Amino acid sequence: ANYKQRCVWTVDSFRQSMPERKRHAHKGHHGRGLVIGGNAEMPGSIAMAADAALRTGAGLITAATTKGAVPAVSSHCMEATYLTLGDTDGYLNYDISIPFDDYDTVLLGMGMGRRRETGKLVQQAVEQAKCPLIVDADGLYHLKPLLDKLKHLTNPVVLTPHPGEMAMLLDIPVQKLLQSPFSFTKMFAEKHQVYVILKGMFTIITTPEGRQTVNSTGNQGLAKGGSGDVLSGITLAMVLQQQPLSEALCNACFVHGKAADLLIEESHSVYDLMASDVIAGITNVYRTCM
Ligand code: B4P
Ligand code: MG
Repeated sequence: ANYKQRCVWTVDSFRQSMPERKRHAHKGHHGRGLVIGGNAEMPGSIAMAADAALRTGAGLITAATTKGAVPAVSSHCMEATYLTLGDTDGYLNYDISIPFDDYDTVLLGMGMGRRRETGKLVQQAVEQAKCPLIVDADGLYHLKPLLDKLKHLTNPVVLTPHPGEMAMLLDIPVQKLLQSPFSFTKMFAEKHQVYVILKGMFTIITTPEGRQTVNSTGNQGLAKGGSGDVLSGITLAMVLQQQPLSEALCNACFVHGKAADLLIEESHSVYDLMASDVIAGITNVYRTCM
């Protein structure tokens, strides 16, 4: 198809590549996703990711977090189910009880903090998950010592860094990364055989083969806490619903940015836009762009 050759992902690319929602579908057709993250002080990030995934069309979402975070997450997102994971002083730790095989895609990292114990949980996910694994935020920090393992995995791994996180993974200053974001990201994705969504004003999606696409949507209203958590939830839902993976990632970035663009045109400004508005705005994208 034509959209496959383009390197900018537009509304036409989105329209042509989104899968049909079948009339006879049941929730199992739209994927079971597991979201792991949060701690007692940061329950919002995982709640927003779970909410965004459901709003984007995921069939079933389970939020796995600490005991202290479950009440905040469950009161915010009533459609998700919950798994209470083991913690050390309120931070996630290795947990033998996580049934990775029950899920079609795993998203991890948001709000989990940078404690050493939590790194064991990230290592566990890398070793045990046999499905696509999406890693964001503090999960990227814990993934850094495990990068050499990734190319040996048979399941796909998707990283969703902002430039600060990408520079941390590359061990270079942010300014250097921003001088050549395409080449640094391509080199990294090929070396570690991962998909990378490098977020920013122009988000770049890179495949393990080094193919790169730039998203065409989004605005400065998204430069606010929580926007990244919403994108990771949308990404989870798109990966659950759509193959090939590269198109799912492009469509996730498209929907996230377009929801923000439509809100700015219709009802909000770049000052007051909040991440939760973007979740509510996903419906506008489906209603007007498909
Ligand atoms: P954190 O403190 O880790 O911020 P966070 O929790 O990850 O925030 P969140 O998850 O909501 O947003 P994210 O960026 O993931 O790090 C912040 C620090 O990282 C900054 O203080 C800075 O040092 C560094 N950093 C972050 N972005 C940087 C950048 N662009 N250049 C240099 N340093 C940077 O996700 C935000 C989402 O909103 C993405 O989808 C992004 O594409 C979108 N977005 C943000 N601004 C946009 C814009 N102007 N136009 C279009 N889209 C935009
Ligand atoms: Mg983030």
